[in-house]
Amino acid sequence: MEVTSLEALPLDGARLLILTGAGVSAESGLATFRDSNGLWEQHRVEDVASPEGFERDPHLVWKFYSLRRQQATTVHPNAGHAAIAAVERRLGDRFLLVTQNVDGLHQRAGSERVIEIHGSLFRTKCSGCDLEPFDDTASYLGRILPTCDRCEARGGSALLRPDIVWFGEMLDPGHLRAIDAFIRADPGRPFFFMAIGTSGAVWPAAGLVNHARAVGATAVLVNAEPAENASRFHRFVQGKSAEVLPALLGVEGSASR
Ligand code: BV8
Repeated sequence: MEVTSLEALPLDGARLLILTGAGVSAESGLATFRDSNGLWEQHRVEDVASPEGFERDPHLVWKFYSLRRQQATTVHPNAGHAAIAAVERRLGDRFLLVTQNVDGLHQRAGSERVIEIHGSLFRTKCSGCDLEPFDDTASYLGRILPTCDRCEARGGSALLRPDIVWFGEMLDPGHLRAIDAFIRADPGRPFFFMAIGTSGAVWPAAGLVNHARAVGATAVLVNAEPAENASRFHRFVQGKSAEVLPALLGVEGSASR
């Protein structure tokens, strides 16, 4: 794996799958997990981002997500988000963005071909039934937590919870199928896989590079520091995503559209 300069990737006629993590939102002012561990109520993310954590203390979990929901509305997408949206406009259906982030900043920057594999801060669902997750910007910081009307109408009761994939929970099989279909499509074209702003610590997202390489992708890591799975990448561009992506994706200037 070589540390390379900032020449633009040869994306003409190529396909591009991007995976992003919390590092892409760092320059928008949102703490990453690596930085934020202990920032939130002195609890490890795994403690509040897990079904057991919600079972144990739903007030703490709703506070954790309500504060992040509030904060995410006060920040703005950065040049890294804009560059990713710009390269999507350039590549069209030869592009797919898979994000581990739940902050909605990619969509606010104009990205449309986005799969939120870990859910969204701005959707709520029932912890007890298959109620369709719904858009929700409310904060639940008080003693009264939201409950499911559908469960109540059936004589039961269940708390509503953030529509987030917690540790120990399965990812949406539909998402995984869509990602696999994209990776396997159009095998004759040059194919690039780019992981941006992620420590490569969380699975199965951290394994995506292997699936892409299995079909011949060139794997590029863009990160402030070497990620845990850095050895799986052909190229490593060390830097801040907002600074390096416009040049690397060949969208300087148009990224501000
Ligand atoms: C599952 C919720 C099946 C939303 C999250 C295989 C091996 C080992 C463990 C497992 C495995 N398979 C499953 C597991 C268990 C677990 C896991 O991976 N554990 C880890 C801790 C070892 N995975 C799961 O449970 C997954 N489910 O696999 O289901 C199953 C079921 C039961 C039992 C087994 C298997 C579900 C994982 C989803 C968890 N939910 N989030 C939320 O609250 O946000 S994960 C959460 O943490 C985030 O979503 C994100 O994915 C992750 C943090 O990762 P990053 O985004 O990478 O952020 P981080 O801070 O770590 O890194 C940021 C990077 O950016 C840093 O490297 C930094 O240097 C860099 N950076 C900073 N600033 C910048 C920058 N880079 C560029 N520019 C900058 N400016």
